[in-house]
Amino acid sequence: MTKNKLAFVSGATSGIGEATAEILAANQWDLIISGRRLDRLNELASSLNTKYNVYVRALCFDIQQREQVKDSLASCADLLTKIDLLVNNAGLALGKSPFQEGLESDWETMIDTNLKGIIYLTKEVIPFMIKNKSGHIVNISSTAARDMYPGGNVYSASKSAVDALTKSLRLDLLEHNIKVSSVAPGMVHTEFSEVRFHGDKAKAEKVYQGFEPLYAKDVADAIYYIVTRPSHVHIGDLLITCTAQANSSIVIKS
Ligand code: NDP
Ligand code: 8X3
Repeated sequence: MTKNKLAFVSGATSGIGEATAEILAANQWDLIISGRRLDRLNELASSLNTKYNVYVRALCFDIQQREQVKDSLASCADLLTKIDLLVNNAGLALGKSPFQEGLESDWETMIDTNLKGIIYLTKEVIPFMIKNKSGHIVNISSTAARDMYPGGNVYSASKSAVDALTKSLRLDLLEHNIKVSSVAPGMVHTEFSEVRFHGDKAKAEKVYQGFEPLYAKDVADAIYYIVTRPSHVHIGDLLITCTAQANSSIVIKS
């Protein structure tokens, strides 16, 4: 291990998490990256290590499973003593039907991933930050938490819960000198819509047609800005959309 700063990025196997891992590594941060797709984790770890000569530990676990989260974090307790940053990024939407037509299994997965997953992971990381009397937690929220749209229902509720948790953590961790921030992106062209529409790539691509959405790197840049402010500066909340998007429902498309 080096004297570099150390970040834990959940959901680093694609999209915003992968781009965040990349920008941190490019700026000489060591990393712990997580997700369920081991092949992608290993590929990313090896590529970041080769490109930037930083230390990268890959942890493969399902964030919905509390015991998996505990065991995985316990496996790198030594490393976690140096933790500076936790980016709670892993998350997903499943379905976009009106509530009355939604699938219970989709609802359970969104709540278990977007809310309970953050809770499980944060609980395991916080003791190390408290001991160090420093640290920063960045939770990835969404415009879906700020204004609702038809079909957003349980996804919006899960991200609204993330916002509430972010504000609460800020209050509880203030005395321990731990920063807690929220980043709320609008539409970002990642695997998000493909996951949301259960693998229907054509339907997913239509979401991003007729305008230029955000790219994962745009959000990663914003996260990097927040986590590199001087120690006396705290950015609590950052809303970021593409220029064509005003809120959850209004996007100018050609
Ligand atoms: P992607 O689908 O590209 O990435 C999602 C990441 O989350 C993947 O790395 C995935 O890894 C991980 N993940 C999902 N479920 C689990 C799980 N059960 N256990 C562990 N990891 C999991 O989407 P985005 O990059 O767009 O999404 C990242 C975050 O940004 C999410 O929280 C999303 O809600 C939020 N967001 C996205 C927006 C968008 O328009 N794209 C806008 C606003 C917010 P794996 O599959 O390997 O487990
Ligand atoms: C993802 C953005 O508009 O699909 O959080 O809910 S949206």
